[in-house]
Amino acid sequence: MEHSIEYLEKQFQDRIDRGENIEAKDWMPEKYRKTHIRQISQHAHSEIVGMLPEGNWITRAPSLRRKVALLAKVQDEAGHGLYLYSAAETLGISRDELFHQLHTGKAKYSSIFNYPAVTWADMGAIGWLVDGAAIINQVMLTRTSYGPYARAMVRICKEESFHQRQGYEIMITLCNGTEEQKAMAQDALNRWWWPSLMMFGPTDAESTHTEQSMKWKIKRKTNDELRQQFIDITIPQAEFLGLTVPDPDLKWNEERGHYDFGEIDWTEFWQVVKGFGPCNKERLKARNKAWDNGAWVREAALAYSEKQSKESIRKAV
Ligand code: BYC
Repeated sequence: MEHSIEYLEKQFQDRIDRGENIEAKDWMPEKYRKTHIRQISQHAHSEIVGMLPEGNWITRAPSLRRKVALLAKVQDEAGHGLYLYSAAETLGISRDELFHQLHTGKAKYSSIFNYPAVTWADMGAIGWLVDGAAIINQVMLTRTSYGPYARAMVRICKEESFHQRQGYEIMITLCNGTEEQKAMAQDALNRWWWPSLMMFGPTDAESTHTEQSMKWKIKRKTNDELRQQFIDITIPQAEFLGLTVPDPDLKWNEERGHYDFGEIDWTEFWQVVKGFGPCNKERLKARNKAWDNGAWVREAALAYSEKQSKESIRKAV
């Protein structure tokens, strides 16, 4: 029996409301599919582009131990990108198309990766703040309604907590070091604080997708709720380091049971999102170059797989 779209949508919403996961072969509204392709692919691209600011420091890490940890972290990010591209592919888009969208600048990725990593302390600040923000956002996504995305997030979150500790430990070491090292840590916090808050996206009032995404349990918390959660967790960590968060309006609000904080520079945020941040062009150029340089690997892999399938046909006849 053929069902109307309204009937199917109602059944779908009932499943979401009962807390069921939606799987790749289940019926889903076209907008749910598209929203997921958009969000998962933006997330995958963020992991891949996110390797660039840190990759730049692997050869300059101050000790073998730091180099090994940073290398492992960057490799994890490549792995996260791959899980996420696979999750996006279950929704009917090809990996080639996803890469094409990234390389032509059509696809978005997190604004945070368009800022430069200029000192070793930035490796500390990125791990502490950027991975810290990513965890807050991603723990929520382990319970997102689309099964393949939720399952990918469980693995990713386990690795993200190692990344956050790796960064915070760098900050602790710098803050217990010489005055110059502590000043480097403070400078990195000054530069990464506000861009980290921007990672959670526009305010709820300005967010185009939050309302529908909350109904479909793609998101379990809003952008503002997650941003507040991040601030409340991070301020005591900054105090422990003896660093000052660069926000004169930051203060504990006893009544709300949360920190109040100053106004984010939304003009800067939208500039970066629209492609005009400090490193947008450099990041796209690096990804395109890596894609072009890897062409021979893809061609060789395809040629090998064609040879294998011809062999298996020959053996079968
Ligand atoms: N940067 O309606 P909204 C990581 C866009 S961490 C750029 O609120 P939504 C990592 C948004 O796409 C980072 N664009 O959107 C860590 C939308 O534009 P479109 C990756 C942004 O989707 C360390 C428009 O603004 N994490 O991976 O409901 C090392 C309106 O926004 C940003 C994820 O991607 C931004 N910051 O909520 C390496 C987590 N914020 O698409 C790697 C998954 C918003 O309509 N994503 N926009 O053209 C999410 O949870 C949600 O997509 C967001 C935004 C909370 C980010």
